[in-house]
Amino acid sequence: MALISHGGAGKTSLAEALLFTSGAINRLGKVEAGNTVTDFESDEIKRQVTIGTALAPLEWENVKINLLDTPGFFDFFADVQAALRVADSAVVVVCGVSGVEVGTEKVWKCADEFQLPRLVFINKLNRENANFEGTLEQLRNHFGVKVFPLQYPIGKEESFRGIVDLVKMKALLYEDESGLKVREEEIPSDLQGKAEELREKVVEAAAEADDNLMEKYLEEEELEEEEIRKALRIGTLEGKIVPVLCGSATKNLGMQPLLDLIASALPSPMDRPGISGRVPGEDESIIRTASGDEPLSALVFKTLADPYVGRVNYVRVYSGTLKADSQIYNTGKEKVERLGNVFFMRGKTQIQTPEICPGDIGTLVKLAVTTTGDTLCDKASPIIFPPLDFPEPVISYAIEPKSKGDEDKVGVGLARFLEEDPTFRVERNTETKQIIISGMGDTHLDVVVERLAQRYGVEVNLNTPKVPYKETIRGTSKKEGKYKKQSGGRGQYGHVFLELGSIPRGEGFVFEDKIVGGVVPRQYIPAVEKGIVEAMEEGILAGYPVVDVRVALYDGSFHTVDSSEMAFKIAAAMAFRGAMESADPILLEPIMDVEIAIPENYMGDIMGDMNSRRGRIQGMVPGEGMQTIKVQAPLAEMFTYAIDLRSMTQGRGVFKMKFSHYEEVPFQESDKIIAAAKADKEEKDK
Ligand SMILES: Nc1nc2c(ncn2[C@@H]2O[C@H](COP(=O)(O)OP(=O)(O)OP(=O)(O)O)[C@@H](O)[C@H]2O)c(=O)[nH]1
Ligand SMILES: [Mg+2]
Repeated sequence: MALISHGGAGKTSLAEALLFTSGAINRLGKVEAGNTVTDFESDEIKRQVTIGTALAPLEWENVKINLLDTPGFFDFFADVQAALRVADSAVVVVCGVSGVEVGTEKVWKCADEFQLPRLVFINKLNRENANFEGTLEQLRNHFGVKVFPLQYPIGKEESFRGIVDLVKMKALLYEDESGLKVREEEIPSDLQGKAEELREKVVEAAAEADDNLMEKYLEEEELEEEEIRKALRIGTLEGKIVPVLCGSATKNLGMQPLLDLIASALPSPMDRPGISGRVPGEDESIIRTASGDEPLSALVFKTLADPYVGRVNYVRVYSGTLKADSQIYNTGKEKVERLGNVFFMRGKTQIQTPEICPGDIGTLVKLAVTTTGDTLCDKASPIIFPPLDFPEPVISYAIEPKSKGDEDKVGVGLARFLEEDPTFRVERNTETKQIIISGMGDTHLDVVVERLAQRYGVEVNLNTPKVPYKETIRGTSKKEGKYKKQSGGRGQYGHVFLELGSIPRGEGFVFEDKIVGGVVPRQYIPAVEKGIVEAMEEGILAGYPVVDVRVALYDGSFHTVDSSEMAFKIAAAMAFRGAMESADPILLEPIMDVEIAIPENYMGDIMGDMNSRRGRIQGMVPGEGMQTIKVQAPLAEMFTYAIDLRSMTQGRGVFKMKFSHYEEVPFQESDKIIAAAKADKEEKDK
């Protein structure tokens, strides 16, 4: 069961409280104290936010429940997606003060995509300004009337002390600070009316969920508590009902009824429809169900690349039983992996187990090739599950070590992060010679920087990447290049005439040999071409590579003794630079295809902003409440777009971007770029 919410609604605290109440741990940790089970990474403790999904099993009423404590921060949303992919259900945590937030909508949508039965927990009812009914109303406005309460809080804010159970029609009161002792009482008289009113809705919903109850309900017979519970379970499993419970995670208040409901109303792996996969190499798809009789199949949904422990893979077993010290087949990578020990994980604590049963989740260590998204199975009955679908990174920085010589350490660290984080990318830009790292937001990449320091002992800087500009010409020109040295010993002599012209964008470079009568001897012509190619690596405007030119060698002369390949190369480079200068040189910049998806009401802002980024709108595709705008915009204006779009749309907008083509830089911009390149060069030459 995945705990999902907007950032900070209390998932980690709730996981802690559930573990404590179930007896899985004997001390209630606090996020502020950095001693919770599921926020165990040192940067999670430092930031007091969850960065990666953690696993925490507990047992309640003979049911094993695997809690998946997911991050709420948008940069780490890929972990939420992966957790929901392997979860059978979700508890949506909503802060009773902030109510429904953007992140609530986001996780709800994601849980819809995986068709997960769920319930809502309204948390922080002990806090000032907590508002149960207001939050409930927001939930129903956003997600519909199927969202309705099974509880009502007793006492407000500081004096929040118990819960009315609307199925049992009893009050649950907490006796002490521990939250472990609950006393069942009659509903306080001032809440009696309210409770009856809400109870009516519960009964109605139960009747609607279970056809057998409907008749009884219509005949106005009283429904038994057990009947109601059964009906609520049916409705919840079918997604027709989303029950709402409430409490306070940090006060450990409301955990027993929440655990009861998770254990009784949310699905076990056996209640879920089977998972569909493909037989490798065939079109046929097969369904596996959570049965020990079926062949083994499992999906890796998370990989930790720990510098000390090595690689830890989190797997969800879908069918069959995964046994320690056995062999397992990685279908996608076509490799047999040897399993050593097999574990359950409670946060960072490994609990050794001989096997992982169908439906259960555990970890495998020291596998050779396996990482996130891989299907593991019995080689005799191979199957491959659809890969996990991760978003593409949206923001990039150039990374460089603070001290020269640390490049290798950075490389080693980044390679490890690539193993564990499917939304992280590293790329060497051959043109700007920078190492570019990309991720889901500034915080994501800040975490990378922190982890490099902490795990690999290397400090780095992040800078805005250089734009890979290029240079070309618009006109034509002819120039002579002569390299002559005749002082003592053997001299140097190379002499060429070049003609430059432009060719269509993207065609690169064309060399034409128009020499007649051997004025430049055959054997020197490749050297001439080489001289030009080398000169093209650094254009004359700002030192960027030159592209899309045609160069004709049409005349020249030689010296029988002094001419050499070297001399012709130098002469050709001199002629090329001279010719470029008088052929109307210009700068080119990369233009990106950008697709932005936003709720309609942000259209005006986004279009205006795109204007100021020199973007050109290419088209619009209306969708359900969302508009997709297609734009072409220069890369130079897009480096911080992820952050700006998030703040313009409170995180509701998303975008994708890919390279389209090169285009001329407008002259106001190009003057600035040329001036900056000059200053840069002077600085270097000092
Ligand atoms: N007053 C009060 N504070 C709470 C309660 N539950 C959580 N908090 C506080 O809210 C803050 C966020 O709690 P977390 O448990 O880290 O929330 P989270 O949803 O795991 O946060 P992310 O993982 O960053 O999305 C912490 O300061 C908690 O102490 C509660 O019931 N009452
Ligand atoms: Mg958390």
